[in-house]
Amino acid sequence: MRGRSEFFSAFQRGWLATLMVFAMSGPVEADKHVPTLASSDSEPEQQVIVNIRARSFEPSTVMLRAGQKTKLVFQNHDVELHAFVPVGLFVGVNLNITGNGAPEFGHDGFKRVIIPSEGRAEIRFVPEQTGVFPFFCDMPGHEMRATIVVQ
Ligand SMILES: [Cu+2]
Repeated sequence: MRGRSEFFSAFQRGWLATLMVFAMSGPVEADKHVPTLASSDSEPEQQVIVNIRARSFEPSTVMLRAGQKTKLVFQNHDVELHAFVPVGLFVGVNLNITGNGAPEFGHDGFKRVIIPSEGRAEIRFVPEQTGVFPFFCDMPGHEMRATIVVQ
């Protein structure tokens, strides 16, 4: 197996490092709604806010739980447009998107949402599949990548 690591691109090593760091530090949930016993809402909703600043997604790793109602919020604090382009996360998943972004849908469902400066996109869905799902911004010249981990 000598030299096996050479099969990994720098990109893949970067993701691996991110996940390893993450595994040691525990979940990062920027803003989690904790249901109370008094609530009549039987299904708690997990809410995660991803801030976009200086062409970067914060946090760069988002943890979600499979099978749980989810509100994923993107807030663009930059003076330019950004996009949220998920890879695989929403395959076969129904979602509802609100906010002042411009969502785009194709034959395979949700493709991306473009978020204006100081804008916001809120995506409600239930993650079905566990796994590691990259997402990125596809605006020209933007090197913006991050990861959603569904456990
Ligand atoms: Cu961008």
